[in-house]
Amino acid sequence: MTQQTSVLSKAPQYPVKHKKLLAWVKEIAELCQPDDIYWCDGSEEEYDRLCAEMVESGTLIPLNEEKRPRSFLARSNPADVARVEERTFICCENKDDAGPNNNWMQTAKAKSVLKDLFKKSMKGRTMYVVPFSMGPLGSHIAHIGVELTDSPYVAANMKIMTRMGQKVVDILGEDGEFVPCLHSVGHPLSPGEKDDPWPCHPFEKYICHFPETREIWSYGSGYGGNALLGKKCFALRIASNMAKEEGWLAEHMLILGLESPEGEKTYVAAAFPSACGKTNLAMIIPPESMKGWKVTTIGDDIAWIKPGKDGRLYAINPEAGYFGVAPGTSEKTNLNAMRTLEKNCIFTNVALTPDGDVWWEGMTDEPPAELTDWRGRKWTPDADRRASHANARFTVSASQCPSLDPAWDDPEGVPISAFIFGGRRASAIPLVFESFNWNFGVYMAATMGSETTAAAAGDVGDVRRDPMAMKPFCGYHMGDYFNHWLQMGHIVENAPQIFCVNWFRTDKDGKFIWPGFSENMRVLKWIFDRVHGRATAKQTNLGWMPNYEDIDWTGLDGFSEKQFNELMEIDAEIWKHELETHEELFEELKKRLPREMVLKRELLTLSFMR
Ligand code: O2Y
Ligand code: MN
Repeated sequence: MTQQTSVLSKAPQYPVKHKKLLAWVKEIAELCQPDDIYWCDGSEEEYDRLCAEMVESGTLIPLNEEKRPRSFLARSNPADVARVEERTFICCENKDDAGPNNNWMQTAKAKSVLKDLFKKSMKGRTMYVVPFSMGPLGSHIAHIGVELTDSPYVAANMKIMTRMGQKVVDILGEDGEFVPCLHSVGHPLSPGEKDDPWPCHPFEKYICHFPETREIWSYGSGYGGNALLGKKCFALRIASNMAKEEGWLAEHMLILGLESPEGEKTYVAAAFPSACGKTNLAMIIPPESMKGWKVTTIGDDIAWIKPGKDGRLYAINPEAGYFGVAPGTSEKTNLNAMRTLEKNCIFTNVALTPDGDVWWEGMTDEPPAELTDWRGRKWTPDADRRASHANARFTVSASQCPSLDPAWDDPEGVPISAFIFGGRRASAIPLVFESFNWNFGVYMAATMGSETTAAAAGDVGDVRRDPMAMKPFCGYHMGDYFNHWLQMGHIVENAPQIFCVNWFRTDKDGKFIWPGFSENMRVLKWIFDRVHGRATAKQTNLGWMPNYEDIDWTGLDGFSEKQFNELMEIDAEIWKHELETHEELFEELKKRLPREMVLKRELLTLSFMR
């Protein structure tokens, strides 16, 4: 019997009754030819074993057991440090279905390219079978995936980021549905070849999604969203397609709970573009002066939202952990995150302190006198380079978050009362406003964006439109996505109210006007009060906006009414220009743009002409 035959006939370590799953694992093993196949059971012992093996192989560095118990540092290949949007594809029959917002490959062409690449790609490695549930086990809002990967780093991260292991196979039973997710770092080993601590392909990378058959094939990268396939690939790109077909929403949104001093609880979901402080908002601690207010965390990045029987929308966080950006996280910006990170973490591309702990830019006001940087080189504060990579990450279980909501694992999800959309805009968009109605809200969310260049005082810079913060993640034509959003508001009887926020407005000197961070709670409180029909507001061209006295200012010294008015100003000239620039987005999407979008633009334009 050859070695390959013996691997193929190897039975899973636990009972698997699902014939289709067993056949698929065999088919992929035949293609990729791993030296071994290992079915992850998801136990803590297994996690410890995988980590110990990675310490042995040099992939992980154990951190100081006293300072950061059961935690590790991984240093990636410098060419493999982030999501690769230009190598991310939607593969389907018709290019228009993928839309101008995605790179497209025809299905058969993609499969042929990928099959060539995956052939023997796992030689010298173990293929890990990683069954995972996106969402609480057994929830009707959750869905299951199985990732086959030749990376133990991915298997260990998936243990933290999802509900993973044998219990998921049990739920699958004999014929449950799962999304097959195939991943290889693209670095097969010849007999005796020494492995790299961070194996990946030096230049060939493909992150391919097949929405028509609900499959994911990812090749060449071991990093984050390229490799932890439950996250952006499944929970957003494939799930957005499933959601369109089945009448629900898969969104790039945090979910948080707001609790008033009287104990009333309201859940909101909020979309912000990548790297706009979503984790900070999801774990916000209200200012001390807002006595009795509490914020609880359901999720920091992704929300799956389905209609409930009572006519409301219910949301779950499909993830079970946080894969957050480390730089900028500190006790000042996000105390809850810092507490979450005290133990049981995998850090990737942060700096190492001489006593075996981690550090990143922004963690402390002053950097330590001496560090080892993310590439393993000696670093001192006078070095002309960063100590941690700008996209350095932590992976940590949600269960460690002090602000975790008691309902975070509830299979029924939580009822959503408001959607919040926020871009990074130096002007034009006020601090907060509530849309007049669902369709206007969808228009505002569809045209949200962030400035790519510094805007001159009172001017609008170049704006990169990022509809619903989903530009990199919507797995189909963005015009169809707008249409889906328009319809969703009318499928349910009690659609959430829609709000827009902008923490990033600047003054004439280019300085942020709004203090942000915990002070954002004042805006959340106004939203809470609006949802409960209590807060007053004034009508403007964009929607309902708070008057100065509608916001709770207690304890925020040094922020004047004049500054508030500056934050809330709606300049007609800026808006006429803003609305003209929406046309560029609409032109790009025109083949499938809902007519409602054009009408709303015309209405808004008219309102600024008066
Ligand atoms: O760089 C990556 O591979 C990850 S990107 C990411 C990770 C966690 C949450 N959000 C994002 C994002 O880009 O939105
Ligand atoms: Mn994100």
